[in-house]
Amino acid sequence: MTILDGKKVSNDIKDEIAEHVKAMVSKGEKVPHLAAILVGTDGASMTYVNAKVKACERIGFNSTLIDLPDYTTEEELLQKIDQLNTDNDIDGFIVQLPLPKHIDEQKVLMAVNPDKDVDGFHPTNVGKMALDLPTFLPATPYGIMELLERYQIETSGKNVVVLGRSHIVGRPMSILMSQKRKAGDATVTVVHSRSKNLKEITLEADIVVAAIGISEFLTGDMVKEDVVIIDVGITRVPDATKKTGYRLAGDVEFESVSKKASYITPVPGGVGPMTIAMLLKNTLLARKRNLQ
Ligand code: L34
Repeated sequence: MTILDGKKVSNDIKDEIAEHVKAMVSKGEKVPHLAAILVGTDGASMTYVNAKVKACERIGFNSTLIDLPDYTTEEELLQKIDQLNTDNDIDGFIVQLPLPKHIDEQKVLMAVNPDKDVDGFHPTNVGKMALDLPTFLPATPYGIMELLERYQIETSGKNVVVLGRSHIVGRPMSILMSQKRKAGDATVTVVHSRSKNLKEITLEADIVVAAIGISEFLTGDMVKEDVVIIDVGITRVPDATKKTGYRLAGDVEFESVSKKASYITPVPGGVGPMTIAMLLKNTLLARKRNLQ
């Protein structure tokens, strides 16, 4: 069993991007500038956004964190987005999800200029992705494909089962892995909360991408020997023995599944850090597009 070390691979990618930035600086070019909007004080969201800002600092990007209170109105958020859309110094920006319930997420994502949409969530970019046209790929699926590629895991002709159909992970993952591309060419099945005979389906999988949002959902009896496991889930489970008061759990029961797996991502240290690395990669791409 090999651990797919997302922490290490993400650091390699960050080093590669840092080299690009150095070259840009030496040519007198403007370095990429990422902005992130965070609405509210959700602990996990704050952790992720802060990690994104820190990663920017480490590789030499400029970054701006826009922290808005949870009572921010939809209109105020849309105004902020408009400012970023027209600010020539900002190459790309994200609106961290989830948003407070009183804000219409789809409306917000549609307000982002697709050329600055480094999350790849705007319908224009989702459409381009589905049609295999050049665009910003959503960071988590992009990170998973990069991880599979760097570990040279064969996906062509394999049975991939994606657990979950979310707009940000399950759905794009299933589209990308079925396409003719590196870490693609797979036979993809999407299963979700209404699927029947789930275990029968997962037992056929060569690769499982677990993104269903239920901690330790996938257990050892649901997978075959030598399966490749990508665990996207990250839930804070109360744990009094920890300083923080919680532990992080994936969608996979690591203990039982790792005994059967040929490769498996850990939580933490798997998919999460890859998400951040690919966001940076998209931001670099956004900057380069601006260069013309
Ligand atoms: N707009 N919203 C937008 N874009 C995204 O790409 C995200 N996502 C998801 C949630 N909302 C979003 C993220 O950034 C999930 N996500 C994310 C990013 C980073 C990490 C996890 C999820 C991460 O770095 N995880 C660490 C542990 C961090 C901790 O201590 O809690 C890990 O090793 O998995």
